[in-house]
Amino acid sequence: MSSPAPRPPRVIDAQFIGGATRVEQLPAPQHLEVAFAGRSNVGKSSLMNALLERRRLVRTSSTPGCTRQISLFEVTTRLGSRFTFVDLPGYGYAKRSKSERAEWAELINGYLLQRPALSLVVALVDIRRGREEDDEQLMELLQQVPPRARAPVGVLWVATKLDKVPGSGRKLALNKLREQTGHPWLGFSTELPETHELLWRRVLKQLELDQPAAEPAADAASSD
Ligand SMILES: Nc1nc2c(ncn2[C@@H]2O[C@H](COP(=O)(O)OP(=O)(O)OP(=O)(O)O)[C@@H](O)[C@H]2O)c(=O)[nH]1
Ligand SMILES: [Mg+2]
Repeated sequence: MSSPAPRPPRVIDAQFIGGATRVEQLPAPQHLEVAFAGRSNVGKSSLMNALLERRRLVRTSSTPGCTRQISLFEVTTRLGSRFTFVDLPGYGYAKRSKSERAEWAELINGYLLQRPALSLVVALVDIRRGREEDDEQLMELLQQVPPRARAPVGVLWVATKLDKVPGSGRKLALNKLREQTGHPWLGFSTELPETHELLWRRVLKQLELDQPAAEPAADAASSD
């Protein structure tokens, strides 16, 4: 019996288009923007590479604090939609000086509060650590994010490194996070392709792009 045909790629082009350590130095927005936020080492850059099906487009590192600037990536889907993925520098890295941390806070706050094209924030937490003090600060900041001209800015909470929890405990861990925080969670792992599909669907739904005819049933990688 022949194996099923491989799924065609979702993304046909993904390019780095610029980065900056100051919001006003970023290239002017060309498309709707999806920003990825979370503690250092939570897996932001790895998640972006996994979604974009590119191994090394976004720089990753096992050393926390790798991403120090805001980086923009223009994405083109097979169905012709274009939008921008934004890698934000991670917070909560203890080895930074106070002034460096203040600079980073200013950069992230400036981007989230002012960037007109921002449409969705994907907020990441390590499934094994849950939400910590720094994440609460992000949560508070997200509550202050003003609606943009097009629509309110959406927030998706994602628990990363789901592969580190045994299969049988994943749903339980996501439900526990839901109970703690009062909002739903998606699970994600670079190692679990089915979680990439689920996150893609949520991202595209928020952007109102590449919509499928019918929404699939919720599954084991979400707390819904
Ligand atoms: N097992 C496992 N490891 C992961 C996963 N995602 C990321 N990692 C690892 O976690 C480490 C940090 O990943 P990055 O993607 O660089 O994290 P980041 O959030 O971008 O970190 P900063 O740039 O420092 O803010 C790397 O060693 C990755 O290989 C995952 O889903 N599963
Ligand atoms: Mg990074």
